[in-house]
Amino acid sequence: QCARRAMSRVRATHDEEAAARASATEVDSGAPTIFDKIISKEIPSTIVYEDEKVLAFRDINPQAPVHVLVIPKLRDGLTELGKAEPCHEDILGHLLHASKIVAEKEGIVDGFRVVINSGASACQSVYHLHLHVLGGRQMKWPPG
Ligand code: TR5
Repeated sequence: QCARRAMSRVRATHDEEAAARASATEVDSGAPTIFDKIISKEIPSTIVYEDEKVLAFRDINPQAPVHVLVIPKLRDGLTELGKAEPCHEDILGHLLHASKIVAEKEGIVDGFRVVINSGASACQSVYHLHLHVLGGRQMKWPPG
């Protein structure tokens, strides 16, 4: 029982943290984001992969030994995955395939995770669609 109470306390703390993180995140205003400056190279980043449609660069606050963000160079209304339309199918497929290329380049193709946070309740903080490619350690499930 004690353990159960302790667990529910832990859960409550996690829930409170998640709620705080969600309420502290940006909202989707459609305004330019920091990623525009990374694409234009006005702000430096560590680029891992690039082609005509996507850019992949290291996350500034890595959550795993490998943590790379894969983004479309043209946002085209894709501030978040929840805004995707049929016209975005090509770029969405391209982003997923680019994530696999990144995993290969980073030596984690045997086991990696791709995460997309969409919207405030998923703690999205930058409103330019991006795929997190994470690996290099044992990932846990379920995610928080
Ligand atoms: O929370 P979501 O899913 O929106 O992910 C946004 C990600 O962008 C976070 O993991 C941040 O750590 C990452 N981020 C934020 C900035 C940034 C970055 N990654 C690389 N370089 C960055 N610069 C220069 N500036 C940021 N504000």
